[in-house]
Amino acid sequence: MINLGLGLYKSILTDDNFRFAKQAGATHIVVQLVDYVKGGDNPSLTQNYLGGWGTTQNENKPWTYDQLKALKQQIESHGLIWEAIENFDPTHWYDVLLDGPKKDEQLEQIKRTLQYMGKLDIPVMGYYFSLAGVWGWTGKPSGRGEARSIEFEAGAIDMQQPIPVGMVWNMTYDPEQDGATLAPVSRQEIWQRLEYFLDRILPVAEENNVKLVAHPDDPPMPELRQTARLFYAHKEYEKLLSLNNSPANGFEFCMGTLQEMTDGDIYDLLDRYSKTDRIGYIHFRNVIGKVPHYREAFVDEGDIDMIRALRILNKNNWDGVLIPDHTPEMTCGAPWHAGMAYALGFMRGAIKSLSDE
Ligand SMILES: [Mn+2]
Repeated sequence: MINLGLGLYKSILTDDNFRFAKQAGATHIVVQLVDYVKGGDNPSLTQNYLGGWGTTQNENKPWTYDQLKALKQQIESHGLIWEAIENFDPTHWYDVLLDGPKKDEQLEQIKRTLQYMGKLDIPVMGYYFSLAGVWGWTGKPSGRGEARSIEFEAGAIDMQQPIPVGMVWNMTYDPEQDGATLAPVSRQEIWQRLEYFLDRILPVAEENNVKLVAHPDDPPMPELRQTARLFYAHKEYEKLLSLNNSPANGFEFCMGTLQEMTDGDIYDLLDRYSKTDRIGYIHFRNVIGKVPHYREAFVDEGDIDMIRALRILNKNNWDGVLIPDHTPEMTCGAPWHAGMAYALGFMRGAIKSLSDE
């Protein structure tokens, strides 16, 4: 069954936003526990994040069982289902990403998180294994009707700008640094780090019935800030599944990012992996263009035929959750919410029309 969900950032995990999700017809929630998007109750992705998403406030504060349990009860009190956590906090796994001295200690903490998720029946953990992280976007009123939207134009930024020490995943975890920068990281090195992580974490995920799903690199450039990126092409993303056969090893299928890649065919990829239960949840969003230049678009206007994508999922009897991920922000008092409501309405209508076919 194709289910409709909404992703909520840490700052907007509130009763009103659970009501908002329910009102728009969502049944499932994808939770972000990382405090990275600025703007409080009016989160905005179209601000300038070239200097980072800010400093994580969760140093030495791992997610506890009680905290997760309370949030689950809150979500369920609104008649909603907690489908997934999206993203580890950079402060909880920076040395896993950077191959630093606290790597194994941090992996133990990640294992505990997966055990809590198993106990609480939260079936999916989305992660994004990236050093430069989401970086290089610019926000402009370049969407339909001058909607503020995310644009990526490789030529407009210095892509070689090194990452400061104390930052990873485009977020600062240690502000007490002297301006030193990270050494370049090769493709071979980053794949080894991913493998080390998967070998230790997937067995625990499997044991706890949690699917561990990887987000592709956004923006999908082979390299950014002198560090190689894992999943910048369909063929690289597919390689992930061949690393480890665990049924817990899967995709956080971001349609926008996958469409921005220059190889492959998004319908074919969706068809193959929705058949085999390798997709945790789907970022159902649209885009115009590909790297090195694209902009994010409203769900109904981009390069992807979203209805065709839905028909593929329907034909394969795919069981999972779609969330809008990003949308252009609409001009009004609540630009993020209006954009989300627009996307959710489109998605709900489209899903309903499939069942009539
Ligand atoms: Mn995404």
